[in-house]
Amino acid sequence: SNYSEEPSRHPSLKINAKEPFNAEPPRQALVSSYVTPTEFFYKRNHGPIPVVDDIERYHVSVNGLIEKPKELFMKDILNLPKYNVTATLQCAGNRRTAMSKTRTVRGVGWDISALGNAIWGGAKLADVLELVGIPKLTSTTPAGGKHVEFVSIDRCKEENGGPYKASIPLSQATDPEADVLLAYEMNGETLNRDHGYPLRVVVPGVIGARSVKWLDSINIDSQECQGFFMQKDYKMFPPSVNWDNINWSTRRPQMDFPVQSAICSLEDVNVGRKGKIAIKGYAVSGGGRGIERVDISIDGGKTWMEASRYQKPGLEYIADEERSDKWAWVLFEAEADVHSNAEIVAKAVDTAANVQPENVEDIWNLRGILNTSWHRVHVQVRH
Ligand code: MTE
Ligand code: MO
Repeated sequence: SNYSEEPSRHPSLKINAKEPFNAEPPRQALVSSYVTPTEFFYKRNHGPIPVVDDIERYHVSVNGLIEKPKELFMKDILNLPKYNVTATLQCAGNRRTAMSKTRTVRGVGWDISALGNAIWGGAKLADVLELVGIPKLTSTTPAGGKHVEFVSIDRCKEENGGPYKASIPLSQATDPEADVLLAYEMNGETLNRDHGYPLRVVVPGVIGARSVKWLDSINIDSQECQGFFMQKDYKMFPPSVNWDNINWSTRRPQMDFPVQSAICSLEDVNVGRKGKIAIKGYAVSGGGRGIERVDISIDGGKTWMEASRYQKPGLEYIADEERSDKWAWVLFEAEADVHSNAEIVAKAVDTAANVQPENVEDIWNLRGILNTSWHRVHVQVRH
């Protein structure tokens, strides 16, 4: 593995692992704008960032259980209708550090910023698959294809030096409403190397691990991807399962993200004068389920008030009719009067009335994924 050609990154990112490069922005950066600036968008990698320098020759091979296997060049992708989809990408490991404090977990530590909200520009996968003869809203091809596997250019140790890969169901891939993209733009600019140049998959509403960067090939298969990150990672186990009794085949790969929220305007412990404090953060759910409500408590969850919520345009040049915000986070805001030491809590409710769990212990799992427990911060009043 070769880390001599890594891109430059913003100095304020907090580096959780250097090689492969894993970093997140400071909390405050997330609530400074509805669309996360690319330089502050978390970076989650499993190997060195690949170098693609001959864009004329770059292509995606589409093969497997289809009638017309094909090589798609960048011009073929650019010829398809372009969509801009505002979608929040969140790593399943977001908030892992807090989970590891109850009991040790395995994985890169993350505070609350392993997510970001971007405007992704690209072709719909449903349109791309039509080019190889798969109609919209297909769940099985005549040859028995049911899953769409994405294989990357990068190399990682978990795959024994092979490429990163993942899959989604064919029914989702061919559903134009699912907004799955092969994206070549992020926030109105050419996708940069860290985020998957020249082409990445964006699967809105699903954990980040399925949004494969640096796409090399697409494979239509009868079964889901058998790669490490689908079969031996990114699965949710109960608290009773440990490294001695784990049986990976008993669980499905995690897809949709559960409802999540966190407070970004405050650190874990804040010392200040008594008086008004601003409580700001993000809330997001998976599967296209929007956020119904965000509740805030300043007494550790005994009493609650409702925060105000907003989703607002980031980049003015994108026409309203091209926008779609159902995959995007909402930012929330509340103000509270704090007179003595306080435990401030946020919990969100999605449109299906799913609520974040109260305690991290109840959802502890050995890989430390999906920590969606109530987010708590502490304010200590100085007299
Ligand atoms: N794709 C490739 N090829 N290699 C990777 O390591 N990491 C995945 C996903 N796609 C990864 C990948 C994970 S776990 C996440 S959370 C997202 O990319 C992170 O995307 P970002 O770095 O653009 O934020
Ligand atoms: Mo991830």
